[in-house]
Amino acid sequence: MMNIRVDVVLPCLNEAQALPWILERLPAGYRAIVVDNGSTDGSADLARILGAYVVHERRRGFGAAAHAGLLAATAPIVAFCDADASMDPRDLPLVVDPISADEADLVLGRRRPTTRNAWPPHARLANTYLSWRLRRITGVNIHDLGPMRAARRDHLLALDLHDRRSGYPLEMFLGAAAANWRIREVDTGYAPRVGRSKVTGTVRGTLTAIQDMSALLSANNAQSANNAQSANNARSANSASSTGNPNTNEARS
Ligand SMILES: Nc1nc2c(ncn2[C@@H]2O[C@H](COP(=O)(O)OP(=O)(O)OP(=O)(O)O)[C@@H](O)[C@H]2O)c(=O)[nH]1
Ligand SMILES: [Mg+2]
Repeated sequence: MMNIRVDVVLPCLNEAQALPWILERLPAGYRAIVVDNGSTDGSADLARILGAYVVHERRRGFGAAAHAGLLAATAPIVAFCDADASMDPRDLPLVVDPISADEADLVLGRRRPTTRNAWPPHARLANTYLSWRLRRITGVNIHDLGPMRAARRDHLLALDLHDRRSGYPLEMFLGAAAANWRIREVDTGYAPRVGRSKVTGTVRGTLTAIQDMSALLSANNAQSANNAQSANNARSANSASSTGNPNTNEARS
């Protein structure tokens, strides 16, 4: 049996039209974990017939599906990829190789549209704004919170992610940045999806994603403010107890 080096989590909600193209394009040593999120178009059976490992997740939501895939994975490296054929699995080594080489802890695929209509303007604008905010908050130089990404499985599990909707990729990024992971961005192709658009292709889906992500960013800001306050308190306490000794180290949060 082939040695599985990378498990590829493919969250799947009615993607039967896209699955054959995706599954035949997985590089050698990469195993597909198709997480079926209650599809009614036969996606799960098709994926199984095509040789994928199929996991069922009853709870709706991108994060619920992605996390179920992570929990089912056993390979040392886990990659994520949408199952709508907007991303080419042949690009996966671009995000995986820096992890295998221990040059990065999280690699994100920056979506580069391959055709003019690959990325709806409203989704692109929302993403540009979000990336700008993330650069300011974390200092990490990213330009896209793309769904194609890779990291070590044990590292991802240690992040203890809780979002089960569209905020999952953001929570992963924020957790990785807070833990000082080496985060890298690489260019990956982005084509028009196959099948019906569910999230960013619709204005409603985009608004839900913005809502989920805003909630996470607010929580993250509150946490940073708390940390700053604790650091201040610790500093005051430290300077009060160390008056007369200017060489005492400052408390670190
Ligand atoms: N939207 C959505 N996608 C899910 C869910 N569960 C699994 N998925 C899969 O998650 C991946 C990403 O969802 P997409 O519908 O492609 O979302 P998107 O890329 O933001 O937007 P569009 O491609 O324009 O619809 C796809 O492979 C979906 O099939 C779910 O509950 N909701
Ligand atoms: Mg998509």
